[in-house]
Amino acid sequence: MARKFFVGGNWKCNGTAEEVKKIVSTLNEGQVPPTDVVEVVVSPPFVFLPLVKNLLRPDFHVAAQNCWVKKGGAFTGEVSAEMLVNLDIPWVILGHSERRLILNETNEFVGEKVAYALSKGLKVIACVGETLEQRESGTTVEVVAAQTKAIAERVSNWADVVLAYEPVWAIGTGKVASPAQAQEVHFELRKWFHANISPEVAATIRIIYGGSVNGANSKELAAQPDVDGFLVGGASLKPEFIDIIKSAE
Ligand code: G2H
Repeated sequence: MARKFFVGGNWKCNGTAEEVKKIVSTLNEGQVPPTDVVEVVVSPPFVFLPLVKNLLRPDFHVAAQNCWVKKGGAFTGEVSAEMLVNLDIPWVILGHSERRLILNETNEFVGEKVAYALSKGLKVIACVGETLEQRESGTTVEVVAAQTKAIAERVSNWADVVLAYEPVWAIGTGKVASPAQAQEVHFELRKWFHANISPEVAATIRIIYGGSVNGANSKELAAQPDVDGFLVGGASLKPEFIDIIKSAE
């Protein structure tokens, strides 16, 4: 079964209500390939989720950027998976490196979050990726495999998971991984799924790339056999996001 191209827009902690409405209207006017060719999911900050969901074209979907690790309760400042389900938010991004590194989310904590979100019916964009130091010390594959293993130990159904490979050194730096560098790690991750989960999951799981993707570099990255789409940060706030979506074709 062919893997459907997936393009996520991670808006991170950006935007005012007015700016968000402007981004949505640009997206709504964009000419993009049909839904059997590409799946598009945009991820505004929590507070704008209902607004974006209401205004966004029906062929695009929304994701939260995080959720709490278990059922809600006395956890000040958190948003639970149940709340997202209640608002009909289908997707959540978990394990983004900004949360792993700035907020000290461990591999195990991310694994628990992924498992809980899936158990509540959310679909998950789970992020992995190495720092520059780890890449330079030659441990890239080891690092992303350990991050993936911590999820795999807690998850048995991979049908609702998209794995985002986001090298930390490429995030928001303008320093995109070369198509060969991205392909190499995506290939290794797929090999890891083949050896540790199943040939079927290895063949079907979508592994997307994130880190300084833009309208100028997306086409060449998308042409790599194991690159099944993108998680886009900065460029997802701009009209070039439409060009990135078009690289699905
Ligand atoms: C990586 C990416 C989106 P950017 O964080 O998840 O951001 O495209 O700005 O590097």
